[in-house]
Amino acid sequence: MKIGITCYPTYGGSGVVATELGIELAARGHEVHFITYSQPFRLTGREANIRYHEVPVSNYPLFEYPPYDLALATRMAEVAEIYGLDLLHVHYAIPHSISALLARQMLAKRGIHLPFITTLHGTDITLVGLDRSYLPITRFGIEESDGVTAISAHLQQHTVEAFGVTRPIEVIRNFVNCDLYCRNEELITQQRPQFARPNERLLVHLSNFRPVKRVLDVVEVFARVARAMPARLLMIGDGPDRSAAEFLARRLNLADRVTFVGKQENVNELLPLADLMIMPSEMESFGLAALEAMACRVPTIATRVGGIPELIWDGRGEGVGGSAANGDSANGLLYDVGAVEAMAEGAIWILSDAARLDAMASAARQTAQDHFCTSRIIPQYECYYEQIVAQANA
Ligand code: GMT
Repeated sequence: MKIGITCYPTYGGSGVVATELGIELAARGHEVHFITYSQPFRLTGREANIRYHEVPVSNYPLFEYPPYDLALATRMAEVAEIYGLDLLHVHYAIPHSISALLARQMLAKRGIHLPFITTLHGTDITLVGLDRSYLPITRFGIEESDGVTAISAHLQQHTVEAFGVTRPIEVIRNFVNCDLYCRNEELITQQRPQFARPNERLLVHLSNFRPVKRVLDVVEVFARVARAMPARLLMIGDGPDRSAAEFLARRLNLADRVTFVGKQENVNELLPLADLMIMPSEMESFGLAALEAMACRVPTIATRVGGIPELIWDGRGEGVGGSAANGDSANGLLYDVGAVEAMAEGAIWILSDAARLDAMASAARQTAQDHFCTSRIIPQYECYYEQIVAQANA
């Protein structure tokens, strides 16, 4: 198939999923066209079967707010016509679904069919979509899409309840390339000494440091762990709350134990260095960063919010080797938002027992492989594409 993909190309879960999806589809022989305002950060631009089309946004002085949505719609229609796209797949509802809708209408006038699929990632619904000024247009974009997917059953349900949409929404969860995200002993031997000594446990956090991620809770949890055992913290990513987190680490006399490495392109080379991931988010429609860590044999301490329980089955009360309702072994621990004391106790419980840590690490990897590996999820997208194109052409 010839597939156009639009997403936010900078750092962020939805852009990562869209880019990795394009890469995987291209590897399976599809022709993929990224239509975005800059090249998605995980693309080199030299991948076979992938082309990148920049969206130029004119800066005419009259435009206090340059009309990006219109420039995007125009470029979508142009690329679709020139390259004969079968469909457009847009990630994040606002404004991408509206631009795709305009492109579809422009092309229809010329007798060209261009169905489009919208994938909902979370904040497009939980934050942006529920802002009164965006709600009606977000709902309109969802209703007018030829197909809609959500990255978790929780997000699907939330969209139906919050927006009152009645159309079907397909659940296709986030995925990870388990060949790329894995434990690599050679890499660990070489790189881990940069961040921790052999006798120290290494905790990790990866996010865009927005308030919803509660990065100060990460530092608070770590402070308690560091009092109980030799430990260090690796903070990957950047965003509005980074300086507050750095300040807190200094105030708690932890500056030499916490390393902030900023935005990183190859997180698959950093995550396997850690023993435990901390994800204390206020909301997480799926929690891609936890999945990436789990594929690298790093279990996660997370909050019981959004789609996280679809990924992490809590091991408390069951002991290691216990199993969740679906029969899989416990692969992490879940807590209420803000429960830093309890999260720290859980982290210490896991990290103080090598056998327990190893069992959870194995379970985490197993979950990634059995349920969320690219080989399982990409065919779900392919199948859905075929269904939507067939419906549109019927
Ligand atoms: O988490 C963010 O702030 C980024 C956001 C995005 O859209 O870029 O992430 C969302 O999409 C990811 C990929 O589908 C999900 O794994 C994240 O859980 C989701 N974030 C939230 O729901 C807060």
